[in-house]
Amino acid sequence: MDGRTGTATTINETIPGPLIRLKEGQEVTIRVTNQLMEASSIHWHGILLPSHMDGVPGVSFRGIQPGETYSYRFPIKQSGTYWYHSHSGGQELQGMYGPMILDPVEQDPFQYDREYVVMLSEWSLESAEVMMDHLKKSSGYYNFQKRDAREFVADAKRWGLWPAMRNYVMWDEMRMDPTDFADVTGAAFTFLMNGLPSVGNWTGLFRQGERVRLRFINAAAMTFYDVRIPGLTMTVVQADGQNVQPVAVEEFRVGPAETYDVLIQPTEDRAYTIFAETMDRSGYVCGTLAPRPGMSGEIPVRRARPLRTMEDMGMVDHGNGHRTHAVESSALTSTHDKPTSHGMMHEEPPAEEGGKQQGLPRHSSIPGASPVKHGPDHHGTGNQTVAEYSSNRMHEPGRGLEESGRHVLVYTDLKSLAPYPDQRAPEREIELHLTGHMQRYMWSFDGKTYSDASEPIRFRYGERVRLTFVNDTMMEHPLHLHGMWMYLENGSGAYLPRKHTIVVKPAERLSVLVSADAPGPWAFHCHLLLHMESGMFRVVQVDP
Ligand SMILES: [Cu+2]
Repeated sequence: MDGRTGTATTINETIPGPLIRLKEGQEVTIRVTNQLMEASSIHWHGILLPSHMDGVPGVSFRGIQPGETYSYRFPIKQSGTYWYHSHSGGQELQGMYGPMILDPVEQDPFQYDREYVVMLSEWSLESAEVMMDHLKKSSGYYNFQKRDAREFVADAKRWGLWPAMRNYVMWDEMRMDPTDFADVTGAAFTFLMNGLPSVGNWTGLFRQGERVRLRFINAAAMTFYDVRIPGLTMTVVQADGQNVQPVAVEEFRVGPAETYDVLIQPTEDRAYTIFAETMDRSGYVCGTLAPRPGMSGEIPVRRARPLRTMEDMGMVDHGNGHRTHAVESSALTSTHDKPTSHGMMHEEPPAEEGGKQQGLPRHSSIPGASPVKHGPDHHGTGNQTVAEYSSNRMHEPGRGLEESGRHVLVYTDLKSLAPYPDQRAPEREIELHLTGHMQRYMWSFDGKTYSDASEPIRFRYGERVRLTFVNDTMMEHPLHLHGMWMYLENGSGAYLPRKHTIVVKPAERLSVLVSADAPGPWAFHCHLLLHMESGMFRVVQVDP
């Protein structure tokens, strides 16, 4: 046995926590002692293991009480770049996360001379609880990039007075903000690379001409990063620890909990900047790759903050889209404060579902039969539907990256290096709506928070199931399934990439396949910490 002890990190100790490096095929024992004054846990993110070793309090075990030691023991059945973090309250945000590398038994299908973990995260003096309080009172609490009168004048010049008015009034009526890209922003966060803010200048050294592997891990609780290294092409070779067919990009967006491994080859005798800008453009963190210590490269010109569009609101039908909810007249009134008189209801089942509706869990959105209440509901289930149309957006780089002129990684670029063994068609389909209520800062699935959901999502052991996610909100959600891979149906045939975390864009509909090969209860949730905490969480129960 190759036992190692992982120490839970807390404020003022090492951030990130220690690198845990193990080899595929090993049986590992990790003893975690909780020296905090409160219950804690460690979850091994993306690792396939027995359910009771997964480390989610209330789902897979009872948590680790103060003073208690919990022995995690499991076989390593995979390889790649992963991480671990606390799954208790806001502890992750306070620094309880670290990288985990699992070396493969067989050689990697690519070569490199050296490697670095690049762990992106964020730090705040505010706790997750305080942030939640602020957001419950005002969902725009941390947004200091709202449009103002000066911008209206500029927009009226560009678009014309009337269209500008209509646009501003529309957003106002919806009580939403087109500048809403992050619930918590640079106003409260210091952004970190391997635990250092930009001034700390984390530096990785290289010799000219070397091939360097960078293992990017987004360990941020709330932040999407857009990553680039000006002057270098990055060849993506792994996504979420799994080999993919190499794809050369100049920039990629990484959601909370996702990982990407890239190869670079710096040939000049100079410093290169690793630039990770937040999706909302409220901040960034940078580090350096350099031939010698003490160097730093140029900081790229900052980009303007993006704006949400009608597509993000699900108000545009691209032809390939699905109508998610029928709205009588104008969608613009659908989220107004007054009670709705519009007949909001579910659409007819999409044609490709083939009528396989039996066996859907009770809380799933069965068209026409769903108890989920949509619309301007400020007092009921707390669901607020934004998107009228949903469509597949996997070929899009994401809002704010469309006009960069760079080749930005998109989900349709991801193709598994080799076909995975289970190529069965799904026997069953479950549709889940990603829902929320912005003003009350409530997030949920199918209009129900975790505490309101009476039933887990049930898989039968051994079955192949399709999960279709429909994002009814105007925010991106990185969905994470514990214990089993999600095979992203991105059109790559037998080469579907598999991931543990999948970002669903605003008003997007996409699907994944899951082989239910791991019995037990598993957590399934949005990996934005405050979305998870406020209710965007379910248990997936795999019954033998
Ligand atoms: Cu979310």
